[in-house]
Amino acid sequence: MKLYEKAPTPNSLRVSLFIAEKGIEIPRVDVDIRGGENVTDEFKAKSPNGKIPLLELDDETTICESVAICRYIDAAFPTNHHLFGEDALAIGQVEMWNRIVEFQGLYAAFQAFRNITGIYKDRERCVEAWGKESKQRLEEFLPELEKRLTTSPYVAGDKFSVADITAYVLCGFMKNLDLHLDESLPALLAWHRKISERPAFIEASTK
Ligand SMILES: N[C@@H](CCC(=O)N[C@@H](CS)C(=O)NCC(=O)O)C(=O)O
Repeated sequence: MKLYEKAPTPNSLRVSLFIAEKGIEIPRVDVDIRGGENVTDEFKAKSPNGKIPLLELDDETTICESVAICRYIDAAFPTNHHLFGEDALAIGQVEMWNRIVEFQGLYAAFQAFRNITGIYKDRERCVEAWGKESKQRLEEFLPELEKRLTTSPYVAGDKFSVADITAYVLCGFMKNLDLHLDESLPALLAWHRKISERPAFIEASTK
């Protein structure tokens, strides 16, 4: 098994944090996404979405999409650390919050970054106005996340989950849009400090 990735990118980090939380090791293959390695015919033959991260199994079966990769790892390496929730209610709530943070936060942040900077204009149309709108949507979402963390120790409830990984990656990526965590979002800031101290997060951020 190997994981195609680019270490500092947010979706690679999502999978790296998940792997570290599960306590497993998967060999990595660095992909030069700025140089367009992921849009070559060779890479696209492996990856339906033409992006990283991409997991390749020993029989050359591949899985892209960071959440799908995490789902596979979760099922392939069962442990008592249930990052997608353990019972029916927790599974539903983790899925709900992970999707909320991904769609309203992370996706908005990516759209803002890609469309404002034009970083991938060699491979996609960039619409600056959409980038600015996406940034504004993200700014409107952060108080919602703050509200949630005022009443809940973790994003999806009482236990750490994949939704915390998604929110943590969002908080780190926001600086690319000149948005920073500060005392105006005290619950989010306190949660972020707590999460950053998890051994898996320290391990993944030093790689
Ligand atoms: N929805 C996908 C998004 C993957 C994605 O956007 N990956 C970025 C790096 S974080 C990428 O490959 N960028 C290069 C490109 O879009 O050409 C996932 O969750 O894995």
